[in-house]
Amino acid sequence: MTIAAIYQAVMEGDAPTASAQTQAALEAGIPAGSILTQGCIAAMTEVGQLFEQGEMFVPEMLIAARAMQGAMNVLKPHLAEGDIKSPGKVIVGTVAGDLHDIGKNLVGMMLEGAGFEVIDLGTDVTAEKFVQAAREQNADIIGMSALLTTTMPSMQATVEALTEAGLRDKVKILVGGAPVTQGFADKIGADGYAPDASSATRKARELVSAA
Ligand code: B1M
Repeated sequence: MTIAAIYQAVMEGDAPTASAQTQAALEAGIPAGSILTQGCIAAMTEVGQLFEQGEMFVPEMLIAARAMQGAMNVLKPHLAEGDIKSPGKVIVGTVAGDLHDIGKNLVGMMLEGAGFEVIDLGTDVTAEKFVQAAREQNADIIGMSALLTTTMPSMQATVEALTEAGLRDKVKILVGGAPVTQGFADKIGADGYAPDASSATRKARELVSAA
């Protein structure tokens, strides 16, 4: 029941061990904040780096993220306010007309792994739903995912709806998904583009620190 064992379990995608070790560490009096930052977040940061170096692949990253979520479920009730300062609040969703959610879920899990508060609106999310959530949640970032060339225009519609709602200067917009490119992100006026879940986390950090 050491933080190193939790780190290792997350890296290996061993969800039962990650949860059990987290429970044991809490019972041994290790602060929840330390388990989170030195165990879960540190492991997911390394997972992201290995993925970017081509030494880890999507399925391994997914199971690592699930192990991290298992540990987080044990940890959450013990995290006192102030234990960890969230870098920001991100609303994620797959845009209108699009039901693909594997990549979006991975992005959400990696953001959570980096300490962000993530609100997941699911799939087929209309511009109006993004606007409503941005307003109600006072989000720092709207993260949109699209996997179909036919649903990419929904991203532009959402940027326009946020502008019309007067929220555009209050929220950063991050876009991604297989057909999305930096050029498309620039064209629709998004603040950031990321090709994968690991770089989405890095981009989100950049966007909140530049705000
Ligand atoms: Co669909 N599908 N699909 N599909 N599907 C694709 C996307 C397609 C490329 C397959 C193909 O033809 N080769 C094609 C799109 C073609 C195009 O638009 N040009 C396609 C099609 C056509 C369709 C249907 C129209 C098929 C039909 O019914 N005739 C239909 C559409 C349904 C709809 O959405 N309305 C459809 C349905 C489905 C399933 C339901 C069967 C299933 C989705 C299940 C689910 O998501 N729950 C499915 C799947 C699985 C795929 C493929 C095979 C895999 C997608 C995936 O999950 N990849 C896909 C082909 C492919 O990509 N090889 C395909 C793994 C995932 C981890 O990667 O989602 O790219 P990805 O996410 C990455 C990055 O893109 C990035 O980070 C992620 C992790 O690294 N990223 C972000 C994603 N979102 C981000 C957001 C960010 C930042 C980064 O910031 C916020």
